[in-house]
Amino acid sequence: TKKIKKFPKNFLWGGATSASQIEGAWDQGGKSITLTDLEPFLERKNKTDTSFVWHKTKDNYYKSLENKEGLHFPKRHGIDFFNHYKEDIALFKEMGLKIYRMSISWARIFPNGDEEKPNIEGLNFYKNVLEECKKNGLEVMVTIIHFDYPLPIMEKYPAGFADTKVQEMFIKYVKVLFDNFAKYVKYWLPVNEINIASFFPIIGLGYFPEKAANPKSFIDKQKVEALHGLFLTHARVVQLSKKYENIKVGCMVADMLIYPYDCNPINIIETMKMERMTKYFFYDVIAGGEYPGYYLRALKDASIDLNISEDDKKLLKYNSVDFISFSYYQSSTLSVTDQNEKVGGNIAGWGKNPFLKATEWGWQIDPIGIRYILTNLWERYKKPLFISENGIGVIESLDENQTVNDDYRIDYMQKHFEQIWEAIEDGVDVFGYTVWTPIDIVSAGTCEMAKRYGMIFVDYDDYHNGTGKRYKKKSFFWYKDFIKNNAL
Ligand code: P53
Repeated sequence: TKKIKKFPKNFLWGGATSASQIEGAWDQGGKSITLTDLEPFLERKNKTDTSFVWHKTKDNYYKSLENKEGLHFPKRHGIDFFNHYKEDIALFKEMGLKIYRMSISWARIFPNGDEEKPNIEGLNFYKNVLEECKKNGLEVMVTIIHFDYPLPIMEKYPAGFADTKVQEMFIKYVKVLFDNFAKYVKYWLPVNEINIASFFPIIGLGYFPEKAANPKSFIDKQKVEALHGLFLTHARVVQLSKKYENIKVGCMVADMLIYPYDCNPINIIETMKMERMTKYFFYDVIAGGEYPGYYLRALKDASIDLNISEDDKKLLKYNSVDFISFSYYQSSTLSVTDQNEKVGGNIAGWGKNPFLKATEWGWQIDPIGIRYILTNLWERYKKPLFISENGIGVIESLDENQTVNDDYRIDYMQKHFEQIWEAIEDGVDVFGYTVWTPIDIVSAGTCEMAKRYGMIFVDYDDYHNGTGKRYKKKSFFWYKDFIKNNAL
């Protein structure tokens, strides 16, 4: 007989979403326009081609604002969680989730950033959502900003997080959230995928870069300065949290695992360097509490003089996060000596791995990778770990029984859970997992509704046609059972 794989007693199994991908009601409740409201749905032939993601320029956003082409903007509608939240939270409860990770939209709380008082309508919406979670016995984790930077703030403060005024406005926003919601929310993540945010200054750092983003340019003065401002702000959120009882702050990094393509030592060291620049740098500053030597060297090589004051150093050192969280979808490979074929997969994809299968979008499925990440993070930082995103996006439709037999999703989760269990057995401290996603949502990278991640099917297509009705997929029942047993 198979050995039962038991998980720790209070392990937090749950699900995660983000405001701009679910809420809709983009122009209601006093909310301002965010950058996500200006991302159109673009038809394309090849799902693995995500090159368009790199063409997000200021001009494109302003064209969207005028919308002379009559484009459709999926994140203005999401899955209409704004009006469906009671029904959806009831479904999360029925699924047996112990924790729900959601995000709050800055644009609902301080539409222009610099108001003295928060927008009460916005606060009330989230209060209602959190009350509903409480009634349903769900623990909550809140992401304070998840890709949806408010446009009015960008327009008035064009330097983004390099500007101390923006830093102050963010802290003011966080303080309002802590004052109002600390009693409902124990776990807080200041910034979603802070490393992706730095790839895309528009969504993460709050400024329009001169040129479209370039995945290979990690170091330029404007980015370095805005990022420094964001790191200091992140540390101040941790500092502020200490004034409130019983709340914890974590980081959130997109853990884009890269393996060397082969055993050529050149590829080993280049992979190490790439992983540093794309992810470890962020963990090192926020969880490790200081700028790592390799980054300081890179600044020196680029003749960038970042003035890190003694006060900044202290702030970072004494306000590192309480726990580390990350998203994990796929691994890829890197070679500088051979031309390995590039994988699809948003921006996380580097090279293909001949041993792995990929999703329709070219995201390579690698359950063992999650054990590798958990182990490395634990050994590097010795802080509690939380998997804040992991899941699979698939093209799906309802069958004649009004459900989806998503055995591939069950298989995906089961194999990842097995590897999480292996890490825990090795003594790695992991305390929770929120699947991306409990319910179908609009894709962050491609604005598609067709890229379904949920365990609940939502009847909308890419153009928001449909009834919006919710249907339970097979994985809904599998996850429910699994959580109840807390074992594989
Ligand atoms: P979508 C890039 C690389 C890894 C994860 O992504 C990423 C991104 C940015 O798209 O995003 C996270 O929807 C993000 C979620 C997002 C999810 O991964 O493009 O935190 O908001 O939906 C999946 O397939």
